[in-house]
Amino acid sequence: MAAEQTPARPGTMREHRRIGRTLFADYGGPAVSVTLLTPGIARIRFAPSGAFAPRRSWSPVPPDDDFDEPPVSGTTTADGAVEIGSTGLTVRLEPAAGRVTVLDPATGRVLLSDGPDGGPAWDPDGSALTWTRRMPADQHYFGLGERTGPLDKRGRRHTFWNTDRFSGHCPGTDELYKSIPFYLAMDEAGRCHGLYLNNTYRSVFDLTDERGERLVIACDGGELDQYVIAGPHPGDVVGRYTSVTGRMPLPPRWALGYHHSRWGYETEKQIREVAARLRADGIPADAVYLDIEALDEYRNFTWDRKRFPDPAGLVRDLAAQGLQTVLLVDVGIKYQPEGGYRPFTEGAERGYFLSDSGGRLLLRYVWPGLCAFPDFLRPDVRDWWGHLHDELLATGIHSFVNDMNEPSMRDRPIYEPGARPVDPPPDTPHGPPDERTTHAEVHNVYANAENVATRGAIIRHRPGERPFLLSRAGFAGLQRDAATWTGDNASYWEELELSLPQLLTLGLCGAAFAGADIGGFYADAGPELLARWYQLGAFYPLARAHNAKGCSDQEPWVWGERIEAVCRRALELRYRLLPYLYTVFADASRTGAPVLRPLLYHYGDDESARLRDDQALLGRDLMVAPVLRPGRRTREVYLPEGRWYDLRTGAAADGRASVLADAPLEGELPVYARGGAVIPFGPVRRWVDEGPLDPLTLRVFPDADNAAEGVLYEDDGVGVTGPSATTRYAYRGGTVTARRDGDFAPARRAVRVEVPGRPERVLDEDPGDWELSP
Ligand code: MIG
Repeated sequence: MAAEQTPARPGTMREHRRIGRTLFADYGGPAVSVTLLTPGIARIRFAPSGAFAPRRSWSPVPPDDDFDEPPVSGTTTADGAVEIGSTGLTVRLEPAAGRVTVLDPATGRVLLSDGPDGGPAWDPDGSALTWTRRMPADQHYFGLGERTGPLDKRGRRHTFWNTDRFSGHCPGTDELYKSIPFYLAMDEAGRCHGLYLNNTYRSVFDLTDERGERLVIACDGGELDQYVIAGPHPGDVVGRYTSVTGRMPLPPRWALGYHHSRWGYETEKQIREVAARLRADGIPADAVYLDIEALDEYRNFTWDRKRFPDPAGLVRDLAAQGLQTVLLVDVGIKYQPEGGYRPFTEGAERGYFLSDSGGRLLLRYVWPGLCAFPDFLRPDVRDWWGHLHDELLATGIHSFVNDMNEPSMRDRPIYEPGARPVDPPPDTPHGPPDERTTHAEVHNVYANAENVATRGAIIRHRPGERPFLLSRAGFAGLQRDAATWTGDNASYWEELELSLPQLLTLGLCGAAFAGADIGGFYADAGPELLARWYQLGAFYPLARAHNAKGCSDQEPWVWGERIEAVCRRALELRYRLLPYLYTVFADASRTGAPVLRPLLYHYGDDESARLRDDQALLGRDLMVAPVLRPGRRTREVYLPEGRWYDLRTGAAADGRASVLADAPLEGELPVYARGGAVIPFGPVRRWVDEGPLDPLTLRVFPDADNAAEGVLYEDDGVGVTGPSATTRYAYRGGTVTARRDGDFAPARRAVRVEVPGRPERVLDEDPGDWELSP
């Protein structure tokens, strides 16, 4: 993609004008525009031709006019620079070469600058563009989508091109399934800004030039369209980023339970046996998955009736045990010109599949053999695709996994040795007639468009209910329509360890509802690895176990009662924490805050906490310290500022210090509650909504001033618009008070209050508002 030619650069600024919130500057043809969308979000665009492209229907961002115009001021400085700013950001266009400096108006601090030799450039013979700016030595860069490696993304080149990486999630892996060109930058004082590149073409953030301290953003086509986001706290940046690309809607409560999945369960009978075993063994669970083995010759929207004779009966019987059924759907539709398969016949007749630039149907290999691929960028195709799900939804299938939607395809039958992954040719036409484009522009948003279709179908079928959908691929904004998982990991200790920074990174990028396959997908998990994976997986936002066909069994019971007990206990802890977890999700849906957070999210000014990726915060008030290596029975845990309580023993320790924590295999991981928090617990359940929250247990963890606060969000667990209640708990001077707002009335229940060093107190009936004096 790099231009062989000397890149062209804008000349000197010829003229500029401000219209409302937007500043245009002309550089003798090429142009830069700056729009203040909100006081803390500036959209900075560069077009070599001077003409800015209209918004695409598949854009992850809303039109500028959707944002209320903030107060805007502008000035021209003595050296010929032009400024436009609001209360959160000032953007300065330097007089030469389209260079930009962004400042914090309150302190004058430079957030980003192009330096003396940076700025935008383009390939005069092609469509590639670059923007070069300073990468100061004290800046750390977090986010950048789905990545391997530790939290700080400095020193690496990050390409955005959705890729089915079915083997090897290694230190050197670049592209994975999802592309989210957004970073959160933080300096050594913990002050942040963010940048989102709003461009769906293949793009690159190159952070390798540590010596020259230069950061290069490059894209294959389109415009350099950047959203610069003010901090100073990580929460400010992530909140603003998700105000642009969207937030995870609150999932149905059952989706926070344990999901049990495996590719390789071959028959209805086997699925029933697994479900029965989950229940018999007391493994809490809320969902069971059907993978492609349930399909007739791997064709989407069919059933293999020999192996799955009665899908409706299966789904009904699972539902009766509190288990939702989730079915996998691929994007490839089997090429069956001889007829007998409606999705192909109909899609072909109506011209819904991709054709190459010569007009020939684009056919590549996926599981069913040769397949055609729907053009999800077209609204009519999305509508049709959604309706293909009608029968499955009527059968009772509750939710779907959108798999292989990078899109993933090969040049030869998948089982043939040497079959290679391929992409559609970049010039493959896409999109509706009034927005025709090519694959090069929309490859990265193909999955988002599919997810819109699937989600719409689920909602149409069960109006008023919150849908659950799981997607492997995605682009910025993915979180609006689907939860996601990190694809085909493998059962290695290194990948258990990788899962944490990977999920923390996704969380910073707005993908709050994400998980890695518990146990590892490929390869074989031994007993200790499996147990440690369940212990950590119970803290993933999405707690889903999965395993590949042909690999050794990985159910919690395969290594006997001792290991199974560890897995059960880990999941029981998750279920006991559900009132808290659901409250964290509700908060995430309103603010965009990650569910699972790196320590830097709250302790970025602490050098010892900033780059930690072997511990994580679940919400604000819980911190988990997993065991990521075999044979370890203790581990060092860093406690940030404040007081922390070991959840297992109640023992308190003060922060900005490391402790050596016990971490026996047969027990619970070291998990800490933040001093100053009141955490709501529920009873263990076989499934999330097995019964009402009774008793509600409030564990009070006083801070150094002997005070604490907490929140509990409640609703019916599934409705979109139903009543809800938020109860705030406060502990001060030995008194605990509760104050409830909202119109949801929880079922009658008892409340237990646990304060360290005191006898437990019980309220037989929770009146909503109450006070317990010492
Ligand atoms: O090429 O449907 O990531 O979760 O079980 C393998 C079979 C296709 C890849 C998914 C995995 C799923 C598997 N799929």
